[in-house]
Amino acid sequence: MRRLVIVSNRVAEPERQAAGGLAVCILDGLLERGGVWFGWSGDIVADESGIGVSCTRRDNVTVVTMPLTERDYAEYYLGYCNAALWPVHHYRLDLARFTQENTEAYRRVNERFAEELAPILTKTDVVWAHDYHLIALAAGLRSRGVRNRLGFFLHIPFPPPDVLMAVPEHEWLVDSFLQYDVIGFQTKMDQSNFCRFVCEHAGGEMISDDTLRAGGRIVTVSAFPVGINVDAFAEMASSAEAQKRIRWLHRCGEPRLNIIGVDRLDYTKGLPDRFRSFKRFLELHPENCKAATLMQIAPPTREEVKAYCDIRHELEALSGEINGQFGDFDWTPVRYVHRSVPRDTLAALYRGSQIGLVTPLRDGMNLVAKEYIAAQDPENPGVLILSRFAGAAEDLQEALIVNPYDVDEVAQAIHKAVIMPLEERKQRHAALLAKIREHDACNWMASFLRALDAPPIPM
Ligand code: ADQ
Repeated sequence: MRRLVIVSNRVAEPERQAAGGLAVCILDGLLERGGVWFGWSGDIVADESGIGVSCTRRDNVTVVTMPLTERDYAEYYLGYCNAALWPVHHYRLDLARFTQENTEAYRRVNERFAEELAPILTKTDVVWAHDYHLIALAAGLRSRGVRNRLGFFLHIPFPPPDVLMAVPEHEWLVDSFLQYDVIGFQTKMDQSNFCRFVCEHAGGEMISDDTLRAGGRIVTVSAFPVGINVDAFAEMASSAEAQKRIRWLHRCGEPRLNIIGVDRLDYTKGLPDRFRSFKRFLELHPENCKAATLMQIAPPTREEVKAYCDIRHELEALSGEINGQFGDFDWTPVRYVHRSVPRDTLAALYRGSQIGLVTPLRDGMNLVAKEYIAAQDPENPGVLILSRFAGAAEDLQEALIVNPYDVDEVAQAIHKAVIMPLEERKQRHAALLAKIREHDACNWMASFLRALDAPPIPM
């Protein structure tokens, strides 16, 4: 088996429990196959004189990291990645900010990654780069003579051509994508948006369902839906420790209706609309007052970007408003926890909640939806309410699929979940469980690597 080299913006240390979905998936696969993980260490140094590569080995994984300069952090990471590409890819042109400095920083950091990575590679390595931070990495490697198989997986959505065209350098971005040999997307819709752009605006043509000819290259373009390790999560949710936590959650003795939401505090996750939907549910179905609690766990992220501060303030105001209007001495309708929570606690919280509310306005996949399903007791499962705009909805159609912008529709879905008979809950859950098993983390890694390990398709 050829050595695998993973490249991602952030490198998660093998023993650390990372909060992001990306790190959890990759680490499991890399530990199994062995290889190199290359990326930013998370450190920030004053200027380029402080940049050096450091290398450590843990088990069969070599971790190679480098810091960013203060300027790179501001312009490349916060500026281009998180204030330009992230909003555009989530269809939020109103929040996107473009400056030439930030674009230059993106090119510079991708070049620097290529410069440091190229000498480490052996001729037979396969390289797998992750996510929107590294779209231009392959071009940097190619210009340094690297001929290895290069793969890229985009964890976030790929927008339709009209939206992408708002990025001033969109043609350069798409050309950069095409320097990879395999490009993976979360959903068929993302795959189709990318292929449409290449065929309609970049002179490309499809030569099979998942093969593009463009810019003198043949590129495999396919959907590889990300998944979770279902059994590990289910075990965590049914452990004796988890049972204790669930009893604590239900400690009031009377039947409680727990609704759970777990998301990084990001404007793409639809949290204000979710809170408004819960409020609407209480207005439309007041019989649930004193019984229903929405527990929203939302750890902070990217707080240096203004849009993230705004969403935080909006949510704090909304939860205060709902609790002020509906709450009582013995009932807090919204419990809003603004921090990271250990994974085993999360698993117990999912299992102890009768409804999982996953309502992003746009999401690449959304692993929380899959974790919620995996954590349920198959004999008495809860109900997943899922946004039609999460990548997960392409497959998980047995959830209650909702339009997250429609507060009334989501409120009605909560009510439908509350009164859903046990038999229907069991049927829906069994179908969903089978699907998340079919597309679990192992299958995701294996199917992408099969495409990457395959011999090149002749021109
Ligand atoms: P994220 O946007 O981070 O990932 P998601 O897929 O939901 O979104 O993954 C979040 C992960 O973080 C989950 O495993 C969840 O359990 C964990 N998490 C969230 N809040 C937490 C908390 N308070 N404490 C502890 N853990 C917490 C990006 C894309 C997604 C895509 C993933 C993987 O935006 O669309 O599904 O990558 O490809």
